Amino acid sequence: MFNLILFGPPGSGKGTQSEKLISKYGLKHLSTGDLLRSEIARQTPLGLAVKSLMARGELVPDEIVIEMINSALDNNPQANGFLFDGFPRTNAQAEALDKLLNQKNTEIAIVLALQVSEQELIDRLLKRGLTSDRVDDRNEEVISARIAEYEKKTAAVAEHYRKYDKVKYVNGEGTIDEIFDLLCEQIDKKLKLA
Ligand code: B4P
Repeated sequence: MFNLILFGPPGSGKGTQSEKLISKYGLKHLSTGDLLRSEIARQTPLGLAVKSLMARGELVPDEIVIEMINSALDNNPQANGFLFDGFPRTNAQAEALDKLLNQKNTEIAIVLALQVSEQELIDRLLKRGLTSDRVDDRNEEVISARIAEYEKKTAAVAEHYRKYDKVKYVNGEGTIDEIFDLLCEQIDKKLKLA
């Protein structure tokens, strides 16, 4: 089983690159953002509970996302591996993920961290806000709140995996195909070593 985390600030291209990576490597895509937005769209009790937090650009409580990931892992016993997109976003989530994978006799093989300047992140998200139905992309205040949450709570997750020498930094600025090639290069190197 090959499990990878695609890591980076909001707007760094995680969702965009995930689509291409899962199709090339046959991985199961687990995006906590997509799972949460689907709960909101279906107006489930969980969706109603997280809707306003997400609209303000704040993180959803750890217990909720950890339970969602736990169920998703259990529901995909045949997967060749998982691509985690937007998860883990706190150290508590990273520790919980390590434990869940350990119980299944597997682990994170590599963390690919996309690096993008703050101005580029803001420009990309505002641009998406013009055409998508994502309420958290519509104004700069919410986008700044998301970037601040990333700096305060999420950036430390890279440190957690750096301890185990699992983090590879990738330039997240350039064309989508250029960035995809850089990500594939890192994955292929890791697969050759496995
Ligand atoms: P997410 O859904 O994870 O969204 P995101 O961080 O904004 O990034 P996304 O993946 O969508 O954007 P991408 O970079 O691909 O999270 C949303 C919210 O959900 C969070 O704020 C939080 O409230 C909640 N949440 C999710 N997971 C959570 C967790 N684990 N714990 C707690 N709360 C959680 O792309 C952005 C734009 O850039 C796109 O329009 C794309 O077309 C464009 N783009 C991509 N690559 C580009 C490139 N190379 N050049 C130009 N544009 C590019």
